[in-house]
Amino acid sequence: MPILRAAPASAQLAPAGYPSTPIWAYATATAGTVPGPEIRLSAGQRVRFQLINDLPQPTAVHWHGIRIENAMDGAAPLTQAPVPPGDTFDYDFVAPDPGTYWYHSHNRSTEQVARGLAGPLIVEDREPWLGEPGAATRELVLVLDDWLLDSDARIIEDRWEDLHAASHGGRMGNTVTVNGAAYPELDIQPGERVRLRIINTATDRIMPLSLPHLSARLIALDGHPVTPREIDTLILGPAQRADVVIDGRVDGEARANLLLDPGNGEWVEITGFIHSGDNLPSTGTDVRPLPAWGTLPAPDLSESQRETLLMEGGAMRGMLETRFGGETMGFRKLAANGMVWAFNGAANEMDKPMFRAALGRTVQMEMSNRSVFPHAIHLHGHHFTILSKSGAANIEGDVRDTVLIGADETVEIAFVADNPGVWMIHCHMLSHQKSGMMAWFEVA
Ligand SMILES: [Cu+2]
Repeated sequence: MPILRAAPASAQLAPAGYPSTPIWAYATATAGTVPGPEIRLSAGQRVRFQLINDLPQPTAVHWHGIRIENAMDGAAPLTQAPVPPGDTFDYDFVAPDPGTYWYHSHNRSTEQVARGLAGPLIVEDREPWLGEPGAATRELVLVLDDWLLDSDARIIEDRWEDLHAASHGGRMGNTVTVNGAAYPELDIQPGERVRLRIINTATDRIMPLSLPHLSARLIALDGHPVTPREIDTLILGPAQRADVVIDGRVDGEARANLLLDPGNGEWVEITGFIHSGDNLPSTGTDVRPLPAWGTLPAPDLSESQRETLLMEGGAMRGMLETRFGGETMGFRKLAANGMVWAFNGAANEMDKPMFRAALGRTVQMEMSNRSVFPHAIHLHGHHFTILSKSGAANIEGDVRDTVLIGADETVEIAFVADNPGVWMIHCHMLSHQKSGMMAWFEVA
């Protein structure tokens, strides 16, 4: 069985001239890297890895976005016990749907993902797309991450329990990397059409992105195809992915950039596309849509089970009385227990499910954010259709596994509960997950 080893390693995350950074990383045949080694397979293919834990802490691997068999979901301790140091766990599953995914630690993840335990998982298109008329001729995987480093480029390690950060936007880094490097430069030919598979693996950072001068068009969200559409700004919450087609510029300029807004409205260059060679003949303006999945059942809204997810807490709104550990508490006692957020009046209530759904039933869920911070809500084992979002047009019908819900916004989703087992529902701002925004539901 192929090996996936989790172990300490080091990486040159900061620009040249700075020291390398001690990290925790995944490795297959070679030394551990960030991001972890790319896992690439075809839809419906079986994936097998023996996780070897050479970390000083227990760990587990979650295969984000894969509609996976429950026992292989890696959501410790709900679906498996965390794997102790020196021990192993055999992952063996089928990835049914094409698209751009990722894998990451799902135990003590605020710390373990922040230390580097994340990598890309690519499930190839069901029918040929690359090279077809109107499609791209090649693809690039861009794994975006956010690191909190000190002046010696070491990960700041004494703030895993930072409740101030957790009650705001989470643990924000100060160094954004793309494929583990500060500002990589990638070659592109003028007029060349390239598919970018962009993955936000940051623990907490929402990434507004822009690709000026490159005629960027969105073709998939969280692995699921969308009708190709032009994008100006692309906002990727933690764990979200987008596939974007770009056309190399043909105006004689040698450079274009992927830009990120770090939160102050000033766009920063995080990847360079360096143009060289002759102009390629135009591919035309139309972009070929990706092949449909053909694997996701359509929700039946006529007989749906209604559920709600109410998000409360955080700085500037605070917590009302909230259940935690079987007890109802005020905000001081909650904070003393590391809790500053709640789902439906409970903080990290893991002793019983948030709801149960019969196998095959459509669940329709209204998710309301009553806090002043955005949240990236992720459902395990399922992808859901966005039915509506307050204050935003133009996303109805998108299929996702993680949805960003802004302050005081409400999003309504629906999905067919067709995957038996116990599945986590949590905020993918991992600082929020740890401090109250975590629950689970059961499909049986
Ligand atoms: Cu959140």
